[in-house]
Amino acid sequence: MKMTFRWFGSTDDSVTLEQIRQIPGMTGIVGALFDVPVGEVWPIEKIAKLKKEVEDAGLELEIIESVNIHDDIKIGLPTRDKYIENYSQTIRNLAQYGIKVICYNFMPVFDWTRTNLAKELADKSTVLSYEQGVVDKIDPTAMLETFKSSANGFSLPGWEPERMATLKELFSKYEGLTEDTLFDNLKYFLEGVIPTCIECDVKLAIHPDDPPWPIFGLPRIVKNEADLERIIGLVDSPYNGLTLCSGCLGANPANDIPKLIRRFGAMGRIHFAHVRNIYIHENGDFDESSHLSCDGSLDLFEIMKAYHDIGFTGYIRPDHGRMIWGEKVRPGYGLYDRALGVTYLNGLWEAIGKMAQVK
Ligand SMILES: [Mn+2]
Repeated sequence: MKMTFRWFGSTDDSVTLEQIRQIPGMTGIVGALFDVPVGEVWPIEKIAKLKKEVEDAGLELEIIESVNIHDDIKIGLPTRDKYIENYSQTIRNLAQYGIKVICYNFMPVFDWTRTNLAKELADKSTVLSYEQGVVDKIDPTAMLETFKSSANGFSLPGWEPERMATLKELFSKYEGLTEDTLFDNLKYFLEGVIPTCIECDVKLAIHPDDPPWPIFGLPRIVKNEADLERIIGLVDSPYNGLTLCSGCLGANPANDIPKLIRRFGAMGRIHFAHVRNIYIHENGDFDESSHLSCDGSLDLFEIMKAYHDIGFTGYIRPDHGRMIWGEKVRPGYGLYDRALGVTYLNGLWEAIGKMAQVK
């Protein structure tokens, strides 16, 4: 496995490349361009600049999260062909700079959703958390206010103030869209871009829906084993792959994460591993706990063992972390707790590897 760390760029991230480089076992950055509007082609010059910045710091840039998909593609509007061509061009541009994997998601309107970006735990650390009751009661357009108060000035992806202004219009475009139609639209997208992926040797890795169930009346199609199976069958190519996010799929206790890793990993379809733990409350609400198995509901030993057993050589990152030691940065993306997560995952990996040799 190749240990990586998500970084939001020198202007948007207070965590520095130098700090990331000093985390033991760190090999690379999970990068992205955040100032290119969704649907536009990523310019060569900006990719080149990011690549140089990361490499100058002694790290690799081989994986991107995310190149986001324009809503017109998800909805299936006639304008999608233009955006699919743009996406293909972005793939070509990224390939020129040695990008091997692109993570993306196919969630309508919103990216990952939480109801509290700074829930305080007993040890005074703060974490991202999700309460279904809050989501059920609140109009998405009103939720922005909830976030403003708790996010250190940051907003969730998809919840940016300028986007909220057009939210009602966007929701109306999704009206009547079913899961089957969304699958059809994903297939149309994949059939459009996978030939370019093959030509450029860039693998796509779809991220699961977070949380893995429909919210705000919008359909979601990356929720469980059956969905993942259907997705990899839409275009049967290793270039049509998965980002297996443990904390995301794991929010539904019916999803057996080690089983999913063994199944889809053995098929060579997992290109990116997001590994983190969550604590699921009795009513199904959840908090993003520390990575340690006993702090959450997922068994991180079993998860790492599954990756080890399939001989995983792809990219891995600690997905989110708690806010600890007085750090005040983007919720979920502090340096300290993610670095602790990396060290824990590396420790498990080393122990599992050595125990396997003893046998
Ligand atoms: Mn994830």
